[in-house]
Amino acid sequence: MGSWSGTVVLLVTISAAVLSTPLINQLQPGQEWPQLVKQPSHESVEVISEKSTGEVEGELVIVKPQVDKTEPEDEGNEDEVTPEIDFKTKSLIEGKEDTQKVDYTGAQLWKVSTQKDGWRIVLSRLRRRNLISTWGTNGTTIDILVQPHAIQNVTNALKRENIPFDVIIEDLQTRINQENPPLDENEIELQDRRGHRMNWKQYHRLEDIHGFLDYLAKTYPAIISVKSIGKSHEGRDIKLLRISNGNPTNKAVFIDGGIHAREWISPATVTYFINQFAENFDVEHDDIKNIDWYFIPVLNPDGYEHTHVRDRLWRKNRRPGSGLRGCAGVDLNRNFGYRWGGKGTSNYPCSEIYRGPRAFSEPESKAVQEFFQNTAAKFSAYLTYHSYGQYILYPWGYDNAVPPDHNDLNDVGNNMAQAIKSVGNDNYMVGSSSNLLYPAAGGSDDWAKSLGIKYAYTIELNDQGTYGFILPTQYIEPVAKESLASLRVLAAAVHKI
Ligand code: 0X9
Ligand code: ZN
Repeated sequence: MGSWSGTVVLLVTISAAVLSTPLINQLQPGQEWPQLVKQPSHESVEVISEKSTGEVEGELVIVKPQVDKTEPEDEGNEDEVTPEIDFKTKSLIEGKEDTQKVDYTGAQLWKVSTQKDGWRIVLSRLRRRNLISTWGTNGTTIDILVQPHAIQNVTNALKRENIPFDVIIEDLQTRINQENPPLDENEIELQDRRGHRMNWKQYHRLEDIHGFLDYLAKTYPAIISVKSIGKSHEGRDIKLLRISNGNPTNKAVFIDGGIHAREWISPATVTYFINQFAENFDVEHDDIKNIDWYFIPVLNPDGYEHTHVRDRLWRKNRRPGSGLRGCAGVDLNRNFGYRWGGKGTSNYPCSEIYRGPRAFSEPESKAVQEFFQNTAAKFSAYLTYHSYGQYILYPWGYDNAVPPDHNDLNDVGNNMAQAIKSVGNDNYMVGSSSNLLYPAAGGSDDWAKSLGIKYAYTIELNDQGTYGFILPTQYIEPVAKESLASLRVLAAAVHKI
């Protein structure tokens, strides 16, 4: 029975994939997907094997399903294990995590000064004791999520050391509840007439986003096509949309979103770009029209869905956990194969920055690798959208070093930031990610740069820690609009290479 139903599911899944993925020879002129040529490489991809130290076996850990950005002061690997205690719901204890939504009632977001080195050490200690977890950071402050039972302890610890802090969010669950209100009836009616459910007044489920991509491919077959480049752990499609006027001399730009599940503004922004180019292609600037655009709005579809149905603050993919601990998930932005396993990564499966057992161990990152191995498109830029902090970051991320053409990356980054400023008045900082943020190896940006793709950036979208990951829906349009202005600057730069 089990295997028969498994076969049925498999057949249905395969036929659904076949139906939704146009075959190459069914595509209109201009739609062919370039195949089978490797990207030029100015530096060979180096894969460092996993260190054998640090793995801890056979210890019962209660899964805390969120947080822990690499702290800037963490210099080396996060190989030392810090068991993480769940402060939210007993249902998340091993093996029972499928039953209910994670509740963040009473959890608070604080902005804490890190101006003195000693203060960072105090915070690291609190984090190790699982009293806090760290979110975003800038040069002078760090945002920390304080677990409800720890509020008194953490207050005492900070006051004792005279560390200044502000409470930014009093109750995280209230914010989560308010974040994505349902649409009114007019909008629902409009959606039916439009032929897809996508808009930029709401954060959408994966089904809406993928439905939107399919709708565009059907509506604009001369310039748009969609295909699945692979399946996630849980069998969801990783959909890639291509927009091209078919000009054979075009350069190509690759854009991904949603590597980190909880960073909802990222898929929202990437789909905004897609909508703008698709719906206005004829009147678009030549810089836009003469580029082959490749978009993956949700590179981590399982994680994204998990944040909608179970844990709003989930970051990683949904690789199933194994063993006693059973911690799920790999940080996809530590799983790409350039300097894999280096600084700012962990080999502990329960860590938020777990790098996975080996480079490209995950179907989601593997799908991207294979796509690049098999395409003849000439990529000049690779943009990966994240949140939050308002940064335009370029390689290297793995360590404090920059590529030889860092001045070009810096100049174009600054021009992009200026465009954002002039459209939406938001300030974005520009620099190499190891310098500006923290060293973290295995990111998609470093890997793209290692393939010889000139303009590789990680864009950390809004905000700067007022709402953090829980950015209210009224910010979607302004953030995406100003970001589109920066994408136009990037497109112009690509034509000048
Ligand atoms: O830590 C990350 O993966 C990114 N920040 S986030 O808050 N969205 O998680 C920054 C990645 C920068 N790039 C590299 N370190 N390669
Ligand atoms: Zn991210």
